[in-house]
Amino acid sequence: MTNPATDQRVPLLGAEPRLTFPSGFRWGTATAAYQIEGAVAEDGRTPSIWDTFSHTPGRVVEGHTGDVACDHYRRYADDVRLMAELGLTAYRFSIAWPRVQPGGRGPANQAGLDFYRRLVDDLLEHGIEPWATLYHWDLPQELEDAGGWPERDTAERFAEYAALTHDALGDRVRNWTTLNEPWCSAFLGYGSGVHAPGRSDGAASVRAAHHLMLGHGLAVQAMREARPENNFAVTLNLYAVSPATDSEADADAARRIDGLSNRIFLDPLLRGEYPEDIRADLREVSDFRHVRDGDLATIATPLSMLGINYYSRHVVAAPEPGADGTDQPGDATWPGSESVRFVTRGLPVTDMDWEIDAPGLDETLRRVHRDYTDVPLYITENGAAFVDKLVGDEVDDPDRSAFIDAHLRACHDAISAGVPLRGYFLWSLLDNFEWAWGYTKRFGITYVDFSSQRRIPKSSARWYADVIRHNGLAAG
Ligand code: IFM
Repeated sequence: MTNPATDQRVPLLGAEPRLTFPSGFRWGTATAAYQIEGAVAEDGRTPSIWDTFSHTPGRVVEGHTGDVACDHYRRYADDVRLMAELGLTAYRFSIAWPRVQPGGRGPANQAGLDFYRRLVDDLLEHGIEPWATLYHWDLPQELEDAGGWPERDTAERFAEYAALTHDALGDRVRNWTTLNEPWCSAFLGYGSGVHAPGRSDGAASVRAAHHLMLGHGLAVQAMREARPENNFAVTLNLYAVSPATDSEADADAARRIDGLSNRIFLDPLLRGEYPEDIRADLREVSDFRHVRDGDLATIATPLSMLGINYYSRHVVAAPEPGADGTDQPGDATWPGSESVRFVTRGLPVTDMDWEIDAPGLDETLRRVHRDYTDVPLYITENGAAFVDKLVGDEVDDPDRSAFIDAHLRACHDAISAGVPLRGYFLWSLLDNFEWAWGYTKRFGITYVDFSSQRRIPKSSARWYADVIRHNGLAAG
C-alpha cells in the first residue's frame, strides 16, 4: 500500500503491533440505505426525496439512481458474510424511513421492518454489533411535499418514526443514531440545492437545520423513555477549520466557517444555545423566529455518545478586493458563508478533490472533548474515494490503506491525549451510490461490479482486516 504523500507502502502487521487500541475498541464499517439497498419499490417502500431527485434529469452525474445500487436488500446475507470475513466487530447501517413508515405517517410497515430484523439477526449471529442510523437523508417524498425539514411538523413526524422503529428493533439494536450529518441535509439539501430535495433557499435551510436537531432531541426523548438502557447519539460531519494566513480578516473567515459548519450544531446540541456570532452572520437570511421556547432544551437532551464523521479540513480566507475595491464573492454555497474563499494548500487529494489532512481528525476529536463533552466519541465515518482499477480479480488500492492508516494514527494520538474515542467505522464497506456523483466515486474497501453485483475485496479490505485482527497498527 502506498501513501500518496510519501509513496511508501503501508506495511501489513507483524506479530507485534506497536500502536495498540484500547481493548473493546469497536472496528466497523458504515453504509447508508439509499446508497446500497436498491429495491426501491419493494415490500411497500414509497419514494423518498432521493428517488425524486435522482430521477430528475441533470441532478445526478450520468443520470444514476439508487434504484438498484448494490442490491443489498436481496444480497444482505452475502454482505454480512463479507463483514464476518473481515472480522468487523460492529456495522453501522441506516434504516430507510419510507420502507418502515411509507409516506412518513401512520403505522409501521411490517414487511419493511422485517428486512431490518433479518439483517440485524444475521449480524448478531455473526458476532457483529448492529448500529442503526434512523435518518441518512431519505425523507419520504410526501413529507417534503408538505414542506419538508423547513416545517416544524417534520420534526414531530421524525420522532414518531424513530419511536416506532425503536419499538420494533430496540430489543436487539443497542446503539441508535438519530441523524447522519444534519449539515448536509439542511445546507446541501435546502441551501445550495446540490442534494435532495434540491432547493436553494437560505432561510429554509436555516429552519431545516433547526428542525432536524429538534427532531433529533424529540426522538432521543421518545426512544429513551421506551428503553433507557439503549445508547442514543447523533452523527455530525465536523471539519477542522484554519485561516489561510494570520491576518485578522482570515481569522474572521475561519471563525465564520467554523460557526456555520461545526458550532451551529455543536452548540445547540451540547450547550443548549445558538452562538451570537452565528445568529449575526445569518441575520440577512434568518431572524431565528422559528426557534420556540423549550426547543434548545429539547435539542440538548443528554446524549449517550456522539458520532463524528471526518473527511478533511477547511482552510479559508477573507474575500479579495476586486479592481473596484469592493469584495469579490467567495465560493461557498451555503448561507452566511458567501464571502469566504476556500483555499487549497497543494496537499494530496482524494478523488473527491478533498485534501488529505489526518492531523485535523486528532484536532477535531480533542476540540470536541475539551470544549464540549465527556461522552464517548465514535468516528462514525472516515474514508476516501480513489480511482480503483479492477485488474483480473484484484483491486490494489494502496492509497486508501494509507489514508485509513494515517487517520487511525490520528485517532490513536487523540486517545493517548485522553479523548474517550471508543470506535472507528470506515466509510465504506462497499462502493456505492455517492449521491450527486452517482457511481462515479468509489469509497468502498470492497469493489462492486455494478453490472454483475460481484463483490471483490480490495487490498485495503485485507489490510483493514489485519488491523482489526491485531487491534492496532504497525509501528509507523
Ligand atoms: O457517502 C457519504 C455519506 O453518505 C455521508 N458522509 C460522506 C460520505 C462521502 O461523501
